[in-house]
Amino acid sequence: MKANIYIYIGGLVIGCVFGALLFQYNSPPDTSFVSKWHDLKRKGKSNGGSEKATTEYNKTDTNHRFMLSVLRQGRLGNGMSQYSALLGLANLTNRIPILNPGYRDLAQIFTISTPVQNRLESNKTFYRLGRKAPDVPLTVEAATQALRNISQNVMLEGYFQNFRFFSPVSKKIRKEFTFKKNIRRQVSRFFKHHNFTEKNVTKVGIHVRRTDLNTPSRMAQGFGCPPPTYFINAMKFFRNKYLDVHFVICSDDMHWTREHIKGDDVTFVSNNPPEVDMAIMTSCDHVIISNGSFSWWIGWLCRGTTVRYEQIPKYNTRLYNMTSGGIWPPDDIYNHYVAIDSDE
Ligand SMILES: *[C@@H]1O[C@H](CO)[C@@H](O)[C@H](O)[C@H]1NC(C)=O
Ligand SMILES: *[C@@H]1O[C@H](CO)[C@@H](O)[C@H](O)[C@H]1NC(C)=O
Ligand SMILES: *[C@@H]1O[C@H](CO)[C@@H](O)[C@H](O)[C@H]1NC(C)=O
Ligand SMILES: *[C@@H]1O[C@H](CO)[C@@H](O)[C@H](O)[C@H]1NC(C)=O
Ligand SMILES: *[C@@H]1O[C@H](CO)[C@@H](O)[C@H](O)[C@H]1NC(C)=O
Ligand SMILES: *[C@@H]1O[C@H](CO)[C@@H](O)[C@H](O)[C@H]1NC(C)=O
Ligand SMILES: *[C@@H]1O[C@H](CO)[C@@H](O)[C@H](O)[C@H]1NC(C)=O
Ligand SMILES: *[C@H]1O[C@@H](CO)[C@H](O)[C@@H](O)[C@@H]1NC(C)=O
Repeated sequence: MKANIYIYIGGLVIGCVFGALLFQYNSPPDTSFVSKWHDLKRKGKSNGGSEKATTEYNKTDTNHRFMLSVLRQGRLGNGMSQYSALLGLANLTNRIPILNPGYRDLAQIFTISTPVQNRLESNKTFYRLGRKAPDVPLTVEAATQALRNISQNVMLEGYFQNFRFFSPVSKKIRKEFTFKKNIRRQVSRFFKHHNFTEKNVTKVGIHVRRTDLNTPSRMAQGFGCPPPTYFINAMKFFRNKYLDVHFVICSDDMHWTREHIKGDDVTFVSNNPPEVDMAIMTSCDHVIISNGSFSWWIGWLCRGTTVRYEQIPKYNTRLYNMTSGGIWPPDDIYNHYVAIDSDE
């Protein structure tokens, strides 16, 4: 029964609209999706052929907890967002989080507590909950509501690049994203090799994300790269703040980076796997980050000051929608962010 395996529903989209009204995400109800959902429902498809799907989730039944999982899309930064949302939503809906084999890399990099199951994808009892294009802003409230309405195991689909999905468990997430020993050892080796252990300087990591984000089509969707003046301004900020600052720079485009970021106080990091770059960056005292989820996580995990690019995605662009307009945690929650622009 193929139809039973993965059923796409518009329920989440309805939830989005509902959430949008409730939480003022300024998006009008998307009636085309609503009617589509009703059509599916009439055909008996929206609940995966199971009557149970329309029953409200029994929150008091602690013995029967449904499982929650999330598809793996994109690279490391996206995977971290998806995993965090999984733990946040599982917490809010009292489900058991489990991971499919796509998360094996995360399990090798971090000390995550959620088991990776071998053949999860073939488990026929997972109800797939996700959105088809176009992307509309998805709130945590809408996602929670939709999950509470499904009395089955659920496989989430989406990018979930918004801190609100995991804010109920943010302390836990910080612990989950502790780098494994072998990576921490590579970080120590790097700092020792570059004599940082003797230098006693304020280390500021700079992550320069370039490739594939600044094409015209990506920029129209709200993506992009900060220009050189952003990095220069951000470096000035730290040079003014600390006497003994030294910059540690990694990038996916070293050629561009070496050309635009210069100084006696810079060290370039190259030829490491991404997770080692990330670990080096987050081991610095402070960081200067770029756009993109990989940089986002460096900024969130940094315990000192995080300087970010001031420009945020415009309303209704794809990136705005994908992040539900909330790409940055507000300063009253994580007060280590400083926004800097690219003015000369
Ligand atoms: C969830 O179920 C309740 C009760 O069955 C219903 O009133 C509500 O509209 C549903 N919400 C969503 C987002 O489907
Ligand atoms: C919910 O689960 C509890 C505990 O198992 C049970 O006592 C209760 O009857 C259930 N409620 C409904 C509406 O099924
Ligand atoms: C959710 O997280 C809170 C805070 O960390 C914790 O106290 C609670 O037990 C968690 N609930 C579930 C169902 O995981
Ligand atoms: C598949 O789903 C069933 C029913 O919820 C569950 O008991 C089982 O552990 C799942 N199998 C895997 C591999 O996740
Ligand atoms: C963003 O979401 C709004 C609804 O809130 C929708 O009208 C718009 O088409 C979406 N934009 C994109 C680029 O998907
Ligand atoms: C570290 O210091 C040693 C001894 O002072 C020196 O020989 C070496 O070149 C330095 N390494 C780097 C990467 O600067
Ligand atoms: C490192 O620098 C700080 C502040 O500049 C100073 O307080 C500290 O004693 C220094 N530590 C060493 C080992 O030199
Ligand atoms: C970063 O890039 C700029 C273009 O230089 C875009 O305008 C911003 O929307 C984008 N910001 C984020 C947070 O991705």
